[in-house]
Amino acid sequence: MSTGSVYTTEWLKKRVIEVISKQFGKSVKEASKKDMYFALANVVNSEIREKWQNTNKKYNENGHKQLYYLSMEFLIGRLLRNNLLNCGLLQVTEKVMEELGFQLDAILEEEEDAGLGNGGLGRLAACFLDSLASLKYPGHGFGIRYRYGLFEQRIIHGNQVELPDNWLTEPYPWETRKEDEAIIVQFHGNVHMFKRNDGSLEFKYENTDKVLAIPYDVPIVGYQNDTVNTLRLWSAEPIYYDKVDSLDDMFFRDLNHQHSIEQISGFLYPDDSSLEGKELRLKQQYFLTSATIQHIIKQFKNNYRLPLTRLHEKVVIQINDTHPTLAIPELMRILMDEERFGWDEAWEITTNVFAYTNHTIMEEALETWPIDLFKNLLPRIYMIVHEINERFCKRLWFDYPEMRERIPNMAIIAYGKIHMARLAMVGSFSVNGVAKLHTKILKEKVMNDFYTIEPHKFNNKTNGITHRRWLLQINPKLGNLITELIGPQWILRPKQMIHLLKYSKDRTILEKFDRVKNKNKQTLANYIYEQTGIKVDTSSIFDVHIKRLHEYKRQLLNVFHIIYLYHELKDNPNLDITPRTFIFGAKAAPGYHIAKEIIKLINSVATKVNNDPDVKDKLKVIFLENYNVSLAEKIIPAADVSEQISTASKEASGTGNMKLMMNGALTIGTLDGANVEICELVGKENMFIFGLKAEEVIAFYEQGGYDARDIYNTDDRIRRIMDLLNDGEFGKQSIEFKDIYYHILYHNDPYFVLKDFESYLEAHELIDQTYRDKYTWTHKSAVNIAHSGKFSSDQTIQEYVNDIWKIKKL
Ligand code: NBG
Repeated sequence: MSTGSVYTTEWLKKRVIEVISKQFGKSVKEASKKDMYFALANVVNSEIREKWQNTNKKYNENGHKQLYYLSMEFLIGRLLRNNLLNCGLLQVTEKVMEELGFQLDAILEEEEDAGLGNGGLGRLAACFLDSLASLKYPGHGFGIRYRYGLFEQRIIHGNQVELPDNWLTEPYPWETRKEDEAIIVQFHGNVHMFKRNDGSLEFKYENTDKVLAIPYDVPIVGYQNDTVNTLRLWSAEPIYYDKVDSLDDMFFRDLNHQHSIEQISGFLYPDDSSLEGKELRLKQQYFLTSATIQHIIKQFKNNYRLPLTRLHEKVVIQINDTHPTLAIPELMRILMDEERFGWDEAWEITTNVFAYTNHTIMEEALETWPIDLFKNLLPRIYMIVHEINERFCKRLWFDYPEMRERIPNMAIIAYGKIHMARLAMVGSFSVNGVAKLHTKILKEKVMNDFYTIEPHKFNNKTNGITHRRWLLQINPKLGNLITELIGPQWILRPKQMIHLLKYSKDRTILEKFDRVKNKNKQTLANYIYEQTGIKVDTSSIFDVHIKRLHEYKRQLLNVFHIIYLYHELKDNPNLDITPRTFIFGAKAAPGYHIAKEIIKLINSVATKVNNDPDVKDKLKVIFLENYNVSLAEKIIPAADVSEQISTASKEASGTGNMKLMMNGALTIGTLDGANVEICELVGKENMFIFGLKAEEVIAFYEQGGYDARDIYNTDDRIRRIMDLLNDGEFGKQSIEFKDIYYHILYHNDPYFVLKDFESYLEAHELIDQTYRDKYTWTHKSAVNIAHSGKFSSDQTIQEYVNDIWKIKKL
């Protein structure tokens, strides 16, 4: 039996054998890795279940305030190792698996990687849930249970090909379907207005299309603390009425109907940093927000027995980017139409519970919806948004006469469109950016008008990552070394990692850090060999660029540098450079042409370089397909260099930068997003900073950009690279990369690739030199690790709690 969190090998072995026999009718000898995965999940689940029930019971009874984190994306990845660790079962499981003749790592690979998100925004939400549970805060995630997650990427002849991510072919052992807690969400229909006896108006929403939102709950297990929170994912299903029509064609009509409803939770939109203005996307957003807000009101009524005017004392709702902004008018609708509040009172309640996080300044990602589409799908919600807008514009006109000219730029409905970020700002009591520089840009530029009238709403919350997953789980060798040096307290108080500084000049200790890195590099090298058949040299610099493929993230700048190095080596085969292995992982949105062309270019350059015997020992380029959470977990512990080279001002924060530094990689980066804060902590001497600063980039934009052709005409190195794109060197035909070529030269290089090239080369030259001195390099690496505790999401969550959420620990 288990006693508290102390499990014995005998107990676990017995349980596993029992489950394998009961569930699969097999002996352990006959069991496959998959069987073992399901058996372990089963054991973990039964350990979690009671704690989960207890946690919920306490939340329902103790009367404390709850946080609801609404997000269209939760990129949770695999859960078995996470749950084993957080339950205190990991070590014992490793032993038992060995005794039973299994390798735990191989079993973990059997789990589907739940890819219900695109990139940083979705993974941030997952890290936040982990920290909330580990800090014992009553905070829950609400999202959509997409039938198909982010597409699976295959690289065929260098091109990205997208396959559906059919992650639910087998039962997902972590979810529990809660049919009895289903909620009805309504679309379309019409609104009738009546006068009540007291003269007030009543709105009846009728003839609607009704959809059932069925919750699937996933436990979020706190780190060895008995707290289990919930991630509730809604699935869309048709409502079946008892009455069955016997007409034949009804059957097909029903099938159609069922299909169109199931589409609502059918797939995740695969776009990152850009908006997909489709009706289905709006449907998904309303589906999530309506189901969640209805659920919140129900819970509030059941648990607190307080009037709804006191909702803000018990409920705070964080909206993750603008995607769940419809929660604001939805709460207004319920308060007015169902709870019979007047406008002013409903507005007062609503604006006290919502807080909004902005994640980008990219124009194309700031959501807007055409009025007609919106009005047709959500007629009642449209009326409410319209009224919010009328009142807001009136307020601007009368209370801020100096802002009158700005009204068209601030109105929620303007020029035929509904502006979601504006609605979010007006309806929330808090607006935050995700890194200091990003928040500054919001205040001074992108959202300056709003900041001028309501400065008190604006605040910064620099992103963070859970060090439990991103260090302890994925890099146990480093985790053990840290514990050996400073004791295990850092696991609960990550800022204590700063005590590592005292070893950062100790040669014997640095050698230990170096050994850990080398072992991790060997593991990755083996994986690369298995996947690609390419042998990479573990003494070369592992230079890693992993994130979504986007022009502003400038994978292109990286490839230009590789092409440059390649030609330097061809021109002078004896050139003394430190050998490099460039490693890429990136998915492009399926409709993003230039991004896909950049993937093709990376792969074409890789083919050329990897097959050229002249550069054999000095240069390798690896593109690992299907970048996702699980692949990131394999690459990050082995990285020497972390490429964080976005055009300054464009990357709101970045979180990969934090994961890589935490695992000892040195950053080559622009002063963008959270790089700025990493630099403040570790010092310029422990990073490789280059390129234009955010103010300089913004100043260029304000004057219409710069002339890329000037650089092309004057810099031979750049001209040579650019011309190669056009002459077929990296492809069969000269047309292959022409779009990149034209984009840069004829659209004025909007992301400043050419402009930053020289300074990027210099930074890489410095990397090459620094790496030659192992002591200096490992010292810098250790300094980075020591400071990384600051970027634990535990810290970020504590700041949200103190400044915005005001919730109490269990
Ligand atoms: C992304 C930013 C990243 C940031 C994450 C998490 C969107 C819209 N934004 O820089 O590009 O780290 O959000 O905040 O996905």
